[in-house]
Parts: sequence; C-alpha cells; structure tokens
Amino acid sequence: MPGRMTFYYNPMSRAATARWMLEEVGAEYETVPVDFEAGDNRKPDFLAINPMGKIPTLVLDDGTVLTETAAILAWLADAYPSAGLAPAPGTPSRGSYYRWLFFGGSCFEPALTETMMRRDAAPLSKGSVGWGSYNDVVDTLELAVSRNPYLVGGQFSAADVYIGSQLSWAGSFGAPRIQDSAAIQAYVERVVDRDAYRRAMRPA
Ligand SMILES: N[C@@H](CCC(=O)N[C@@H](CS)C(=O)NCC(=O)O)C(=O)O
Repeated sequence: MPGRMTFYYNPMSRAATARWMLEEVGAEYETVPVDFEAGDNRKPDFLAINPMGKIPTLVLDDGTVLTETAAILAWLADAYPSAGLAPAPGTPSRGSYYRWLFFGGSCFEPALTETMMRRDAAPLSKGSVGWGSYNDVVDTLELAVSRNPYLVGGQFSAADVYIGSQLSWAGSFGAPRIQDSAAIQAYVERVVDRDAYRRAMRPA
C-alpha cells in the first residue's frame, strides 16, 4: 500500500476530481492548498514539481510526480485494488474502462472547451479534430449512461469518477444539453451519491 502522498489542491479545479478518488480509495495524503489568485501555481517551487503549473498534482511517497486527472485516477485505482475501482488488466471490461478514461481527456474535455470558450467561432472540422463534434461527444456519453447504471460492466469504477465529475462540472457551467438530458442528470446524481464524494466536497 502506498505511503503518504502530497496533493496540490484547489476546490475550484480539476483537483476536486482527484480528491474524490483519493477519498474513494482511502489514501493517506497531505493537502497543499494552491491559491490561483496568489499565483501559487506559477511560483518556482511549484513549477519545479509540475512545469505545467497545473493541478491536480500528486507527489507519491517516493517523489514520483503524477499529473493529468485521468492518470492520477487510474494509478490510484490500481494502487488500491481493494477499493475495486478498476476491472482486472487484460479483461474486456478493462478495455472499456480505458476507453472512458481516455474519452474524458481526449474527447469530452476539448469538445467542452471548444464549445464554451469559442462560442462565436465556427466549429472546427469534425473530420480533423479528435473529438469530432460536441454533439457527437454528448450523444455518445448520453447513450453510454442510458444503457447501464455505470460506464463499465454495471459496476462503479474510476471511469465514473472522471466522467461523472466532468459531466457535473459541465452542467454547473451551463454547457449545452447537459442539464437538459434526463439520462445524464440521472447518471450524475447516481455517481455522486457516495460518501467519498461528500467527503471530497468538504473544505480541505
Ligand atoms: N490536463 C490536466 C489539466 C489540469 C488543469 O488545467 N488544471 C487547471 C485547473 S482546473 C489549472 O491548474 N489551471 C491553472 C493554470 O493553468 O494557471 C488534467 O487533466 O488534470
């Protein structure tokens, strides 16, 4: 079992998703608050840890630095197998699990960014960008969460922590279609109804 980790955190950020996962697995970690307004994440000490100046950043007990929310979630799921948040390696379910973890980072995130931050711009070419289009991404997620209670094999996994969190944030920011979709809203309510989520939402 991993030793005490150091977790760089701000509640209004993707680090909230990593905190949810840290709570899911019962990890031992010290929280270091990152104040964006004070520029903590652009200070040399922090840039020496993560040159991207971004959180979540998780430093393991041997000094290994983990960044990228999906990677942190995937690592934690494997490092704490008793939490049961990742299907066994090599199984078809593990493939689906990877699918949704990667889909979150490589499709949903950029599609959402394009839609929310370039509202007046023409959509980028569907055939060229990896996420196709925002509507295709939302259609795909909506279908996935309508078919089964959870994304992978009918069982809650780290993929639900990631996609559930992204959908929850997207809805709260008023991203198109998210709050209007009964299936997506039911899924979000289902996945956040967990003690670990409630602990993660408390002030650090
Ligand atoms: N690809 C990273 C993105 C991390 C990210 O963009 N974090 C934002 C907060 S949500 C951040 O640290 N922004 C501060 C900045 O760039 O100045 C991930 O998936 O974790």
